[in-house]
Amino acid sequence: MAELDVKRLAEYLIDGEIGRKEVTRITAELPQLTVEDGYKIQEQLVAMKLSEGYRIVGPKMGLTSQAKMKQMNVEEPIYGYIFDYMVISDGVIPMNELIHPKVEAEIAFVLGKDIEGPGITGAQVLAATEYVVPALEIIDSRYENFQFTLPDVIADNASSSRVVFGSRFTRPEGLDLDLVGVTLSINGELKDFGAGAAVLGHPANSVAMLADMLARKGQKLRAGEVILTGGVTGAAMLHAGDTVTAKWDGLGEITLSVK
Ligand code: 0L1
Ligand code: MG
Repeated sequence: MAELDVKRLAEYLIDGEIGRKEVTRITAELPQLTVEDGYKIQEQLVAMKLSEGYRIVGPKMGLTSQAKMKQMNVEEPIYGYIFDYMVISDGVIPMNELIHPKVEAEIAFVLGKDIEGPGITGAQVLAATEYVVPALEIIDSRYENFQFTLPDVIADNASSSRVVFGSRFTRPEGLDLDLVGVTLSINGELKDFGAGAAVLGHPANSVAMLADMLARKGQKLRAGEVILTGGVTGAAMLHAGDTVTAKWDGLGEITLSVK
């Protein structure tokens, strides 16, 4: 393949995000695109957002459920980054800034210490975790009809778009996060439910796996980062006028409205 024009491809995806327009998946033009290429484009996209003055809140893991991994025919999840401008603090999702958003309920970790792979375990993650907090992630693939291959979605920053954190931060000691039950409802109708174990057996395993994936690039997880571990529930489509309510057993609840 000719040299990958990561700058052009990252700009293409950022234009889709800013212009709120679906774009054709990159692999329609470059069918040989690899997972490594996808991460190169993502790195460029992240660098461009940083150069615009946005700040990284933390990384996110995606495709962590058996159902999503099966759907994409992959054995390893993917990661992307949540930026400060993606964090919603007033409980209102601005539909006019998004393309075709979906919401999923997650458990986020706030690190008190750096974690450097490889060989990290869930127990080590819990020991380095200051708090866990419920989170609703809004994913909004820039691709037409949410259709993509694995390298495409990696390039597109794992569909990252918005996030709402709960108001309760809980110390992890004594919690069985694999057993935490979560419900996701829209306009009072239950859309999905699950337990923390849906995330790679335990959400701490997701952080451990992320530390190992970053270690391959000589990177580490840093104290203060807030990490989205992956969907406990499936993702539900959002529409203007919707009210989303999600409840995490023992951790709290979040309500948000779509305007
Ligand atoms: O956060 C996620 O699990 C989403 C990863 C990307 C796949 C998708 O957009 O459904
Ligand atoms: Mg997610």
